[in-house]
Amino acid sequence: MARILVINPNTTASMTETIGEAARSVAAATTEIVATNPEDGPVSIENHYDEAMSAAAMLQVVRQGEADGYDAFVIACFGDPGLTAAREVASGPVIGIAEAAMHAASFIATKFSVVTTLSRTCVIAEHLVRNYGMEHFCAGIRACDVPVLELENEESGAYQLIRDECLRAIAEDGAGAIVLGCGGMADLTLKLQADIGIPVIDGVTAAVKFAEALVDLGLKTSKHGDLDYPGPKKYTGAFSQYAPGKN
Ligand code: 2AL
Repeated sequence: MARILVINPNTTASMTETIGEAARSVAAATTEIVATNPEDGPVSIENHYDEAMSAAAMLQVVRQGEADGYDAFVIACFGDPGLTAAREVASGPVIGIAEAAMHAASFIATKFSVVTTLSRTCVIAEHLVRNYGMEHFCAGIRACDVPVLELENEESGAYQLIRDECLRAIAEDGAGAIVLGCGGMADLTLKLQADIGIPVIDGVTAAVKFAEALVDLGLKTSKHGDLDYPGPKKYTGAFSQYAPGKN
């Protein structure tokens, strides 16, 4: 029995619901999925500033989840904001959806392309590809230029724009698999896969399965070295309530 806390780092509850449904659709019968989002922060994460601000709030959700005894955590935003910091404050595994999706893609294709939301987020995915050593697998990072919250608006034409970008990734990048570049795309995966004819990987579902596997293997975040819990330290001003050292 694993209890996994799936955190949407943006504050849009409807997107958290989509993410939670995707997570539950693949979770084992013995896994409990709780999907949540911070109360404070940006409604969507589409640039470096949004990422930094969302990470601060998301980390407090991880700390609370740690106190509540969750076995593992999923950070359900494609920039994997605050991932290594989350590992410092968690004892169980913490999986980012970008790292989960890219690793899953590398198991089933020699080349994948990322299809994400806005063009300005492509550089965030580029940094992650480098950080995760995925340069040999990543054939392209493409944007459909749909803002994150427009994914929820059926009149935005988002699905068609994403599908067309996936088809260009196959034709122009030679991609053998598509990695979806936003947690809010989780509900499109199976339809897209049927429409474009190659594997489509959503990081939410991939991360849940990796988290379950690690919990089943009895593997936890290493506390030897840099991922050890942050030591006690005074934080000042508005951040004084976030001072580490209490878990
Ligand atoms: C994301 C995501 O997954 N959630 C969010 O708010 N922004 N990523 C993205 N590339 O737009």
